[in-house]
Amino acid sequence: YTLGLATTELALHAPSQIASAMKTRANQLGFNVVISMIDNLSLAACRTAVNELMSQRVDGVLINVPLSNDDAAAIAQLCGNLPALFLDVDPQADVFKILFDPHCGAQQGVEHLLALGHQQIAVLTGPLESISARLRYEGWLSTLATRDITPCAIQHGDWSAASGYQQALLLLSQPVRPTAILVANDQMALGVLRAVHEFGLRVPEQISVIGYDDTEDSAFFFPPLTTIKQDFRLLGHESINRLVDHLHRHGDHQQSSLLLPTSLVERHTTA
Ligand code: IPT
Repeated sequence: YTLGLATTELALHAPSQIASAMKTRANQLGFNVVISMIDNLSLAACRTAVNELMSQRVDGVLINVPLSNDDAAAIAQLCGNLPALFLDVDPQADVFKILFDPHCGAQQGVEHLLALGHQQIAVLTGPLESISARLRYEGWLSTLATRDITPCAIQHGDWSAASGYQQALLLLSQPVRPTAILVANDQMALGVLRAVHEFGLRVPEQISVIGYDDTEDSAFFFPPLTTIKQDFRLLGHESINRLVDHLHRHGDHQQSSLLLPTSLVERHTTA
């Protein structure tokens, strides 16, 4: 058997760690994985990637590309009878999927800051074309709203450390200085930490920073990053298991969809 992985930008840490975990698990089971990477976030790019995999006669596809419900339905239709497992869609999307619960992760981050007494909270979202970026953002806003808090500043990055740095410079230049920044991923948090240090602010004494992902490097940021963990090894392992299982059973795919929990990893950037 050969499995195809259509993936978003592998220069980003999360998708590359997910791809790596999938390869490892597939190899253990004696499967091959071929990869097709998209270079922009669009339905057309995703279609091209999936077509490329189908022309290589793969037996099933994994789709780690952020897709709206309509776009996911279009890709599922394109796949026809070919089993397709989605990794970056809305938990409500009516497709075969395995995901971390974005609402759970967003809530854990906000609750952590609220428990520490923060009220001046700034947010740095991922690119809003990404469904996961939008869902984390919505989760932050709705959890803050339960305490009648709205963010004191909002900026949008593109998941990269460079964008985290640039957007944090803007967040820190506003008249009201936040006491904490919620960041939608660890790579942007890395850039945020640099901006905060350049402003001469101490982390976590003067400002707290919390990330999202817990990628391999996050424990080695300075200070070590407090973050919301998505266990990418587990995701890679489970996604291959479920797709292979499905190939063997030819069964009812809806039943094996899975929503994985996230967890708070407390290190030294929040107080
Ligand atoms: C998501 C990561 O959390 C984020 O850091 C970024 O790398 C993004 O992927 C790229 O699409 S994880 C995804 C499975 C929702």
